[in-house]
Amino acid sequence: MALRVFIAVDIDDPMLVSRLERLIDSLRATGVPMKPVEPENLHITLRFIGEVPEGLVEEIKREVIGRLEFDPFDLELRGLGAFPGPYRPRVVWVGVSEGSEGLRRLHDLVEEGLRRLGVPPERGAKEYVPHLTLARIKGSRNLQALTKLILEHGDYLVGRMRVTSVRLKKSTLTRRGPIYETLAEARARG
Ligand code: 2AM
Repeated sequence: MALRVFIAVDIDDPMLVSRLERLIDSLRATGVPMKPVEPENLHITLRFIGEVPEGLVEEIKREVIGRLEFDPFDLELRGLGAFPGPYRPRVVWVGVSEGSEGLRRLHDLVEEGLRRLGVPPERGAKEYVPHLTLARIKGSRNLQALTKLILEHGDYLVGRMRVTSVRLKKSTLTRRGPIYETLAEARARG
């Protein structure tokens, strides 16, 4: 059987989650059709892996998550942004101002571990841009209001967090949205 998996840093701090929920509420208030990320699903992806056989998932647990060594570090979450850009938002996110080099280092360690297992780099993968997705845009009604909100919050401080764990997540796609489960966890030193 194949599982859909990815590696991420979860947002666990209830204070930060509620700030992100408030931000999601203001995105929703623009009236643009969107699918917000559920509060329990908020995370920063380090590497999307996709569908892989169960045997390989076991190897990823052991060889990538099991061997991941890192020191805890702080993140500052700041600024609304969008892919591919604020004038054509498809994915709306919060950026990482401080600590992005720590996330990039984790991304590189994970990539190296996956490469050792023979997992090819993501197809068409561009440079890793750390971000925390808040919502996926589903239509263009009221789009100007959303663009304005994004531009006005380009430097908005959302909060801070300490990265102490990296998780291998399983994603089950359902009609009501994805269900994420933790399959393995790497804890920071100390
Ligand atoms: P996103 O936040 O940029 O949308 C689980 O699907 C996570 O993996 C999401 O956070 C998503 O990132 C990320 N991801 C990266 N590439 C993906 C892809 N090709 N398909 C689905 N999710 C992907």
